[in-house]
Amino acid sequence: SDWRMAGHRGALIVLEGADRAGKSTQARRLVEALRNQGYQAEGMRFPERTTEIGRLVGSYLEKKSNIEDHTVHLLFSANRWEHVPLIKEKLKSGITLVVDRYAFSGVAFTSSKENFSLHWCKQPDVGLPKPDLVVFLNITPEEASKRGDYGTERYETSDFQKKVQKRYAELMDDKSLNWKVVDAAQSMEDVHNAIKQLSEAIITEARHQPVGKL
Ligand code: DGP
Ligand code: NA
Ligand code: NA
Repeated sequence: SDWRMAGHRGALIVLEGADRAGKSTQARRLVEALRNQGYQAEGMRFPERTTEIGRLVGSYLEKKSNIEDHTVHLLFSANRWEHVPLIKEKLKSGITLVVDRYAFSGVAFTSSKENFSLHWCKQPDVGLPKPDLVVFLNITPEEASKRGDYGTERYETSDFQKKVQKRYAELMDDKSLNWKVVDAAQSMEDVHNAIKQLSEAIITEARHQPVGKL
């Protein structure tokens, strides 16, 4: 085991943000950079489309199927819950997890639909392992649109993404979570360096604390 982490747990780091903020690229780069620094680190993403539940969610996002809105919300959450044993095992063994989207995407996206309260949307994810750090990659809808057109999946319209952005802002009022906002309009390198610095600090801090619960 690694000298930096021997006997200590890994940190749970989540990247959130609207589509086109650069989460997936930054998540990949962060894992790479942490490994180069001698940390044990692995990536994870939600939805994880390869499980049975994940395939249902994937087919819904690709508009190959329609699923009732409450039902699909619970499936997205179930897709996170089915990974909890793995998440706990990895953290315990000293691996830092860099997660591309988590419960906050669930709440921000579903609550952007008509007639869904933030409160209702949060409930299925209550009890999930709590991230030690949630990095919010902040990009204005204007900046996001400069990065080219949205894709063709469900939710990929600028109207919907604007609502999602507002919901994230409400979620960031929750001071029981360690939200850090990073300006995603900076160069890819500057964004990376900011996230890396926040992550290294939290790995050191989290290793002495038990994993919390949402
Ligand atoms: P991607 O991160 O590119 O694999 O896209 C996943 C899409 O699904 C993206 O538009 C965000 C959305 N999403 C992620 N998690 C949830 C969730 O828990 N609930 C809902 N309704 N949408 C989600
Ligand atoms: Na997407
Ligand atoms: Na992504």
